Amino acid sequence: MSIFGFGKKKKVPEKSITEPSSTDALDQKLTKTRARFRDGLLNFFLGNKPIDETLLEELEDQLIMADVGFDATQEVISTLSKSIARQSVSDAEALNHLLRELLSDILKPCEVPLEIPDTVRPYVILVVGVNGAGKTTTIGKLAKRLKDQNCNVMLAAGDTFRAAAVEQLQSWGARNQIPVVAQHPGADSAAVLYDAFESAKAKNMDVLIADTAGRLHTQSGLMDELKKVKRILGKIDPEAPHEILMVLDGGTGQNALNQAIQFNDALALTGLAITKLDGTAKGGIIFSVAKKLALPIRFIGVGEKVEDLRTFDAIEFVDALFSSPKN
Ligand SMILES: Nc1nc2c(ncn2[C@@H]2O[C@H](COP(=O)(O)OP(=O)(O)O)[C@@H](O)[C@H]2O)c(=O)[nH]1
Ligand SMILES: [Mg+2]
Repeated sequence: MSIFGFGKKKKVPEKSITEPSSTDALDQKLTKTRARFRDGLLNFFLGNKPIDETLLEELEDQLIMADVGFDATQEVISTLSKSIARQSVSDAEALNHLLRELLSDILKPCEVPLEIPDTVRPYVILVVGVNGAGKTTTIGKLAKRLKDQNCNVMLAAGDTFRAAAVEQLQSWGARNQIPVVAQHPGADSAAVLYDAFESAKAKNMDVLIADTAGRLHTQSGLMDELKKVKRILGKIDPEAPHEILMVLDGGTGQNALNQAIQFNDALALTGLAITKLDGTAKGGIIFSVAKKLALPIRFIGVGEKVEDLRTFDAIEFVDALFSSPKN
């Protein structure tokens, strides 16, 4: 089963496809990042400047300021520089076109949607990330979408550090008739998730999505706890958790990248969801994340509604950054 493979690459029956036709175009969601890209990049293509090294230096500065990051920027600039030297790019339009293509090329390897193989039941998704990144919200949206695709989903309240976190997950579950396994706040997270996995197995659930804490008394304490959770789930099924999905707040720019590196070192992540791209001008961080981590970007979050969790599409994303404002 392909999750959110809907829209372009759907494999699920039409009736279970829930991305509503009223979904806003992505460029309408990425207005701030788009303004950063357009103001910084496109506008100076209009100025009839000569296509030369000086222009490339300006472009380099703009990409850095748009949070694209050093490595991704260098890659883009060096290819542009070679193309200019070969005279295969001689006007602003060609340069603009090549720039978009190079930016898409950086993201393309990360366009790997989450697939749930029919052979694995329950498929366990462990969701990690710092407090406030959007884990619980992303879980809620994902669970609802899966349920709409006739998938039996169970949620597990593994963020036992904060009482409100358990309640937040329970309320998502109650609203959408999705079962939630929870214990009292302060319970051992690994034990809660172990029990939830056994329960999901006994009830023949298709998917178990496990929430986790984003902060403990110390950061090393958090990493140790998450490693323990991973190990303990592996006792029921050595392949579990089948997906370790890190949720990153795209609005935190460089911090999000640093967190992802740290979590990946500790847990060997298998996918990323980058949230809050609607409210930020720092969406360029996605290029940095793609270049540095080369992990599948499963989803992007562009708002608080269920339909605001989107399957990541590299070309759609870059097109949205360069599209003309509609009003
Ligand atoms: N604008 C916007 N807000 C989001 C998005 N994802 C999550 N949020 C909000 O971010 C806040 C923190 O989310 P939460 O799921 O509780 O984070 P957690 O601590 O990682 O579980 C909540 O107010 C969410 O509604 C998104 O894609 N866009
Ligand atoms: Mg939470």
